[in-house]
Amino acid sequence: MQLMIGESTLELVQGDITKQDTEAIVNAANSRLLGGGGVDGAIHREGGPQIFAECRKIGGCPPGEARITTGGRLRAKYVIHTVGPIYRDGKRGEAETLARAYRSSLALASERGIKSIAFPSISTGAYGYPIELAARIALRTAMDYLEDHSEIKLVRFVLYGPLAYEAYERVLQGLL
Ligand code: AR6
Repeated sequence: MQLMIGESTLELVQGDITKQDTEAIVNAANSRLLGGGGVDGAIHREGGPQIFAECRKIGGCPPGEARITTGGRLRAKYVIHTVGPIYRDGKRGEAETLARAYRSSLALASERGIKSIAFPSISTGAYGYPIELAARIALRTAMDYLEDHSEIKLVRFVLYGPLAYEAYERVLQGLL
């Protein structure tokens, strides 16, 4: 599914974040930036040791913020590492932290002149964020950002498996 926001494209695809040909892909990292499972594990595995070495130099990233490294052996030139919230009950600022993780990643892309970026569904794996709630925040934040920032030409959400894809598609249709 694809839609235009001004001159920019927002799209949903089902697939693997490590295979994307966008200039940057986003990692759903943890605040230590030293790797883990899920998206983080896959990115370090496919991207190789250079990404890990750069992450170690950076030294960490608080929830809601973002840091950038090169893409190592990935097709993407850059990896933007962001840290989503661990979901508990939804009353501990999780929604705001999740929105900030998307905004910080997009702002870093703008700052570096990156025109295309692919996101996984941040916080909806190990961090336990209910997918429909997370999808609403992810999509609204990206749509709002693109309305004010035409320098980013493509924002792609890469959903792992049909259930995640369908959840995002349902939420996006509801937002339109
Ligand atoms: N491509 C796209 N999406 C994927 C992929 C992939 N290759 N693999 C998993 N997903 P998660 P989080 C989906 O756990 O919840 C790590 O250990 C997955 O189905 O990767 O933000 C970090 O080090 C889910 O919907 O990230 C942190 O400690 C979504 O990506 C912690 O997990 C996010 O799942 C971060 O947890």
